[in-house]
Amino acid sequence: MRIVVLTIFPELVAALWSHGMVRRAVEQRAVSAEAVNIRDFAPDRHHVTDDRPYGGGCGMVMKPEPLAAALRHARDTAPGARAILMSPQGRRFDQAIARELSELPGLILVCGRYEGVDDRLVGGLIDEELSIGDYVLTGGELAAMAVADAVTRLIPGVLGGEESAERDSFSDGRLEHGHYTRPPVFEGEAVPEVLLSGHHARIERWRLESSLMRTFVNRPDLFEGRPVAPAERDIFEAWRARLQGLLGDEATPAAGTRKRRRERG
Ligand code: 4GX
Repeated sequence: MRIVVLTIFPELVAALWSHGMVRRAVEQRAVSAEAVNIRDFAPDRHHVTDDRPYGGGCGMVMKPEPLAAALRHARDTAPGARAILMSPQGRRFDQAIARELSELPGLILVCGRYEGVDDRLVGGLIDEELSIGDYVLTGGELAAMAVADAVTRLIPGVLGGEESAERDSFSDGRLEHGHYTRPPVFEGEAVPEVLLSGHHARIERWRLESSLMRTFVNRPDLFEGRPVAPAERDIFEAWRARLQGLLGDEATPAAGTRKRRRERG
């Protein structure tokens, strides 16, 4: 995968591939990453990239010519790449989109500053707009870095890439279970005993239950429009049984008995 980021702050973006897993991905040649300075493509003597908006008002707009030239250069060096503008107007970036992008030969991530880029560029040389969330950044760089980071860790061959892709499909659509490391007791709080037991099957079940619990409490929306896997159903049924024990059968009739009782009146 080739990732080209178009920006007026290339050194800010290059920090992403100077550290950690993204750096290793580049060293392993699973990813080739480049930050291109849009200013280098400004045709005028002073390399100006912004100008005042037509129609007046405050703020500046990124001029189309330097961006267009930088984009054409990027396309030459990244055949088959998708050109994406980071923008609050874009499709909301999520893990499914990260997977989709990780299968492309390349990404050209365009970072606007100021009030944005000349709209004629968006209609032409840009394939798609992406937003990383409903908040306003000072520029697209942090958004492009978030996308490049999330995509890189899914690329096959990236150290741990297959493993984490596997884990993603395991915890598919759920929050991760709790994690613990040494010491066994920290500030009076012990690690859940099952994790020290060496009992693999019980550990797996604890992790699934932890994952379901955290999702149920913190992000119940993640369960909507998604099938319940058989192993998940087992745990939900166990919760149901415990709740029934607490509340009594009349308060929570089991599925299937509900209809019959109503029919009886
Ligand atoms: N997710 N920003 C881009 C300038 C801009 C505005 C419109 C193009 C079109 C953001 C986000 C984000 C702030 C980056 C405005 N560029 N980008 N910038 N949230 O807030 O992606």
